[in-house]
Amino acid sequence: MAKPQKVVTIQRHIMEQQALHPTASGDFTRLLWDLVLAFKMISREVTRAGLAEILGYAGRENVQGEQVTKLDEFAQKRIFEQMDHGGHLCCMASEEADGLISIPPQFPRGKYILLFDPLDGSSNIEVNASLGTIFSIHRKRTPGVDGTVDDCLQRGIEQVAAGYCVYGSSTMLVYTAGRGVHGFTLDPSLGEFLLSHEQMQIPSRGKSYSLNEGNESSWDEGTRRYVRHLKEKDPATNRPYGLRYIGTLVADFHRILLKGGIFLYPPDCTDPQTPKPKLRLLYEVAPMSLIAEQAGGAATTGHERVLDVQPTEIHQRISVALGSREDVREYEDFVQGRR
Ligand code: AFP
Repeated sequence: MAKPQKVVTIQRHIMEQQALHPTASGDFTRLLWDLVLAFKMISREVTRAGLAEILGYAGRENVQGEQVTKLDEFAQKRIFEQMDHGGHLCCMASEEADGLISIPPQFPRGKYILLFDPLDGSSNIEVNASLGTIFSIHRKRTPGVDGTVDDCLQRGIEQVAAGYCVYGSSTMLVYTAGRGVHGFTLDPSLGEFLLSHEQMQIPSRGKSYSLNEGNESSWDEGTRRYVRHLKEKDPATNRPYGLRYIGTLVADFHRILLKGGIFLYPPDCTDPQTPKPKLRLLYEVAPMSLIAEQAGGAATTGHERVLDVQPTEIHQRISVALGSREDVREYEDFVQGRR
């Protein structure tokens, strides 16, 4: 008879991780639990997104006369309202808000900072492609009870935890709290995230790349030579690499986490004096970079390890290449002129 499988919920997994830190207060555990509930609510709403046309367009009134919120606004509000009163956070910052998000005065303050992108890939909503939520958690470092911009501007290496939820053919939550990367799949009938991928490891080399090829004319020379190299035929090194690009960082990275390869978003170098990166450091690139490294992969700006970059503003943008360790190192060789 087949041995029954051990089913581990995310709650149990988080508690087991907490037990490894005998001095832990449980604050961090409760913070993650609250976040998980927000992800379940967003997941439920994402699967209903296609019904917006039937029930009423987003931003207008639906047939019941209720206001229909846009999905990205819904995700922002859901996370904020789920996280503002638990007493774990001293402030938040999000892609959907201009400045620092304060904890309302009537609620207690905690020692953590939450940075998030509530609905990554939102331009994919109407085509029914995968979407995601990304989060990054830091510990407060300034004095006083309220969080400050300075608390948000910490290097990626200082993250206490990072993760994402991908709303794809199933909903999956992937996170690291500094002891490897673990993945949980949502069982919608149970309403529970179940451990499905323990100690995830990115293969050291992949055979696919992921970037917006349409931007080639604005890439730097190193990126252009690197991508040309990936397309050359050389069966010994698995080239040509295949191209896979969805346009949702979470979904593109998730594929690389499982299969290996490299995700790239180089800066727009139309004016070489002022290269313009697109992706955001604090709530897109830094959390993905921590996950990549924790899974044995790497993340670079082309010139520097992403996790060492000192942020200077909340919505800072940065160029990135992340994924399989050997692929990322090779990219750096091209960009830095060694190849
Ligand atoms: P949206 O949330 O506006 O769709 O942006 C998604 C994103 O920030 C990231 O998830 C993708 O990797 C990247 O932008 C896609 O950018 P391009 O559309 O320029 O390829």
